[in-house]
Amino acid sequence: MAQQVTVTEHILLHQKMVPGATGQFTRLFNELVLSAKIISRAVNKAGLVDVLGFTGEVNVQGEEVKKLDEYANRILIHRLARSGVLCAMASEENADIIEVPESLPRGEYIIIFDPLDGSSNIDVNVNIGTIFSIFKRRSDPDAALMSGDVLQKGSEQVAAGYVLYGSSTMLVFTCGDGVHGFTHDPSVGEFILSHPNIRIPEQGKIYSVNEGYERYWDRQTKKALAYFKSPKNALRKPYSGRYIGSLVADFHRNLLYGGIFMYPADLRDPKKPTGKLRLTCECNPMAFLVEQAGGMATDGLNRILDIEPEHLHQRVPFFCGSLNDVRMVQEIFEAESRRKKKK
Ligand code: AHM
Ligand code: MG
Repeated sequence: MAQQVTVTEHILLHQKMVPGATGQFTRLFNELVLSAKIISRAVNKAGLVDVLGFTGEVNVQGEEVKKLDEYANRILIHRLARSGVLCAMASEENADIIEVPESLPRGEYIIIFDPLDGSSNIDVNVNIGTIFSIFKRRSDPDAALMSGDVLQKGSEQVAAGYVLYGSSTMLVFTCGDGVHGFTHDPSVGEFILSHPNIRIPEQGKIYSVNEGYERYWDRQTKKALAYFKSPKNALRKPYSGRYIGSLVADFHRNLLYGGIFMYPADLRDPKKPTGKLRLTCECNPMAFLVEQAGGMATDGLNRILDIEPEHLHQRVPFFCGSLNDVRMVQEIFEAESRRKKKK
């Protein structure tokens, strides 16, 4: 029988290689894996039981909360709080930082997550995902938690990843030593290593963007799109357009096939030309993964992982994927910024 590596074995091996590792991270990861299995089960039964539709509430982003979003959020908060190794959590669905209650054992880790990304696809059986980003607190563990412990730059992440609820459920993550993908085998209830050491092709052939909003984009984003659609680009033919509308699913496809994901600034509200995606729970984890796989992530001018978050639900323009493609976007943005300065 071919040797199969489970995600738990993989994490234990990683723990052995980290000098001074205490097993805290392994505990956290085990709870994350269990949460993923519980959410995956709910997603698979979504059409059968009463979990589809809206709860009637509006979340901190001003969006209607779907029942499955809320369920996934509750599972993650409940399970992770019991890992005994977290001091705080933050979720896309909660306005504020969630501190682990004093009645529970606490530790040094902090996790930020989007419990169910791609909500608009929940009710139509299209892929959705859970995204997570893990940090260690910087302040003294005996003192009060500081907002700076949660609002750290993406480059400080100790791990990040996602669970994709697709034709199979996959867990893809990095602890800073490459990107590894595990596929859930429901017959044994384990995530099995199926995609070791994922590398994103240097040159992509796919662009993913909600092109319907092109009229609201800045000049440089329009130029970038024209580049990907031109037969005179590096590929010498137009790229294929693929857009699912679930970041996890679009990112995962581009990671394996090569390509660029774009969620640019939207100029409809000139005071907020910040795009839609959230820096802390969506862009940072994806940026860490893509860099670990040999790709790149930028807001057009700045490396995503170098952006200092100012608040938990901050949004940024996001361009992420194959190295050549994202570099090209950054060059177009830099040229536009020089042009504006000359004026
Ligand atoms: P969500 O976290 O509320 O689900 O929103 C994030 C999603 C991403 O998964 C996806 O890339 C994007 O929003 C799609 O937005 P749009 O419908 O504007 O293209
Ligand atoms: Mg989201």
